[in-house]
Amino acid sequence: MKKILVTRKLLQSNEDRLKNLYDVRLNSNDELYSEKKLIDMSEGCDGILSALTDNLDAKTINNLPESIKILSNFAVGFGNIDLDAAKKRNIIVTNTPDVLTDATAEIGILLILGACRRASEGIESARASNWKWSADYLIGKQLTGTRLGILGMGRIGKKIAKIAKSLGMIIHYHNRSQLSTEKEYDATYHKDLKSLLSISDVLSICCPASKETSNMINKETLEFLPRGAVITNVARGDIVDDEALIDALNRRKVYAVGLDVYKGEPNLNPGYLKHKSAFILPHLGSATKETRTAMANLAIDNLEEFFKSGKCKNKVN
Ligand code: 8YV
Repeated sequence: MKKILVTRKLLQSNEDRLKNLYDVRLNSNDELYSEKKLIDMSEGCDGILSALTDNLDAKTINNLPESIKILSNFAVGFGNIDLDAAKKRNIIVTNTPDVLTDATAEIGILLILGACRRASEGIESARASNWKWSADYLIGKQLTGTRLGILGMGRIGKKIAKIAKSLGMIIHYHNRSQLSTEKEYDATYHKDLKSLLSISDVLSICCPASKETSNMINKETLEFLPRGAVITNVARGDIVDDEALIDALNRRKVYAVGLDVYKGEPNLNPGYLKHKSAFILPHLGSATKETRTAMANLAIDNLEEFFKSGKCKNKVN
């Protein structure tokens, strides 16, 4: 029987399945393992079912026991894992695409709505019962007729585009390559980032975190946006230079932000907290029972496929 380290607590049905399949080392207290503890805990294991909160950098990977052959990441993103270091060690890395597209796109839309319609301020006032209706009270930005720029038209970007279109938004996108006409759903392609940003009344960041996208939204690129644009991020905090974005909020260059992801989670840059126009969530993109169950099942399927065939269709390195 293969031995698996599961670094974070999963939903009960997923843990039950793991117990049936493997000699499994679960984390019942859901403790956040340090790099050293993770290495120690993986002693004698064949694989690790890891989470986006595990920092599997080159140093950690190089110190993993020889027996580890797979890192099955419980996430679609894999920025927490050094893919090259894993490859050098002959460790395969897998992720969980598709199953979280709908749930994450729903949060993407919530961020757009929350930021545009001043939900943070509204919630605060309603809770404090200190508001008075008036014709100009908490006036926000209407989505209908507004241009939405999607940065990264992958699975999640496409689903956000589809919902946003049904809300009357006009969809534009930037990707490394243009989609085929039937996959574009009438969205307008922009070959370069500058061109997309220059028409984005609302920007939805949906691209993966990578060396190329790190700090892609920065002091210089923010200036391409129309004045009073809204920026939302359902991808990764690494894509945004926080200081530059907070400065753009201070200058009212950016009207509002809707964020679910941050650099250095869970400690988001305190500059955002000063802004009532920041609609902020604690990385909830895939947080529904259906989706978290499906994600963990896919992470387990990936282990199964790999141990049976030595291959895995969701391999990312
Ligand atoms: C998120 C994720 O919840 O799987 C991942 O990599 O981070 C998703 O589950 C989403 O991208 C953030 O809103």
